[in-house]
Amino acid sequence: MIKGSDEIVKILVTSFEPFGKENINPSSEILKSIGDRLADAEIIKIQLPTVFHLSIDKTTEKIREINPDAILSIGQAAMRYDIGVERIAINIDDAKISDTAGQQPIDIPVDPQGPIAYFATIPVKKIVEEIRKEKIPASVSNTAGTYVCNHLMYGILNYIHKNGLSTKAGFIHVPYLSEQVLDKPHTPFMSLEDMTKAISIALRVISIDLAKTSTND
Ligand code: PCA
Repeated sequence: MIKGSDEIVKILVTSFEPFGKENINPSSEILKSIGDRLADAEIIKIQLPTVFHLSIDKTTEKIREINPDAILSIGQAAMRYDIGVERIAINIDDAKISDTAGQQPIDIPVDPQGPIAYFATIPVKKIVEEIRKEKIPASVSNTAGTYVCNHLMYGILNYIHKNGLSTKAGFIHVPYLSEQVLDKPHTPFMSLEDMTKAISIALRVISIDLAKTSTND
């Protein structure tokens, strides 16, 4: 979809429900703190089940409904110290714990007919740079793991590719919130305020990038 420079861009932002032993997921807490409008972007938010395949199905259903210009997915990454902007999604599910529906795929491709991997199509390095300018630790991550987050990132990019869409997509992993590490010594965490700021910056970079893409066409 090509937007005129005066048009509002639509960004779909997805978060995950809590999984494993956690009863909150920072990604969903961040979404509660982000408004429905950010600069010249309309933000549409959905919370996804931490479930293989169903998370992709819920997202593609939403893509068909609202036809977003970009999709930013967010998930929790235990033991990460910073905001991790994912560069790549790989075609494998290899779960160390079961998802919230009790599935635990091991060494199974996300899509047996799909390519080995997809690169994120959002400006990964620019997002990291802008977040760091605000003194919030962030880096490019070269693995989104092999659990539901990588699965979703791969599934979204695969859907976009297979359907010939111009929608941009990417994934950001965030650390635990402080309240999640009260009984986990030596575990990294970040404040909700910093995480929310980081995601808002990412959304602003994505919307500026979308505006540039449309004026270049
Ligand atoms: N993090 C998990 C799945 C859901 C979430 O928030 C992951 O990193 O795969």
